[in-house]
Amino acid sequence: MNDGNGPPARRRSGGIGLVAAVGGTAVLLAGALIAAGMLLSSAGPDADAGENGSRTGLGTPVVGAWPAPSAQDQASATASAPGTPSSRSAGPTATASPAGPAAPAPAPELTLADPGPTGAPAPPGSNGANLARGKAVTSSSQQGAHWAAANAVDGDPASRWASQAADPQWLTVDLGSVYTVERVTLSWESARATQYAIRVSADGAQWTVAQAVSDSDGGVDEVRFAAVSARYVQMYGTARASSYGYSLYEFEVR
Ligand SMILES: [Ca+2]
Repeated sequence: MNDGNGPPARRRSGGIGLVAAVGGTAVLLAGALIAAGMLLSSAGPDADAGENGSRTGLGTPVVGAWPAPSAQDQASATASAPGTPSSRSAGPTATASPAGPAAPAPAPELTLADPGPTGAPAPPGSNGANLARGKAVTSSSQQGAHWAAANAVDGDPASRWASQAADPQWLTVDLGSVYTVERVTLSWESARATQYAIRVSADGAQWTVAQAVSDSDGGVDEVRFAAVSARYVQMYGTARASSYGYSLYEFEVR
């Protein structure tokens, strides 16, 4: 960089000195040279060189207008120009890729439940508490306002959710964050499923069947399955025991 900038700067200041020393008689010569230089630079094949050369050439007369120094300027400019963008573009990719894997670092407190299947520490378990109690809940339908989905997670054994009489129907609890879960308890009303699946999801969009149940006899079903990380837990009913819908007094997750 220093080597490249040196020679053109010296040459330009030399040109100014020459013009100043010779005085008025040099003006005509300078004018002719400027005109010639502008012709050369404007006629030059590369437009960038012409722009740079003429701008510096007008400020410092005579020599700066010649193509030779402007070509050097351009060479040093184009040499430094690609260097900056390429180092800039290398920066983000270099910093972005390490930021990705480093980001997910949740507290590794309760790894007892499930240390094996993935390398990441398992999310906290329920410690026996009903994780669904009072959480946000949605359903495919409800029989009416009296049978809202929230009734299945209110802890009241008398209140219940009831769906409309069709297949399939579902009830989904959002646990609020990701937990390690391994058990769901369903307290059925007489309007119940014979076939359903307990499905789990991290985002409420992509579902995995934790356990399929094909022969439920109603009452209280305690469904156990391999410990899994989930934020959303769902009863997905596909067959009913009667002409009524699906109805749950309580839906508990542990
Ligand atoms: Ca209830």
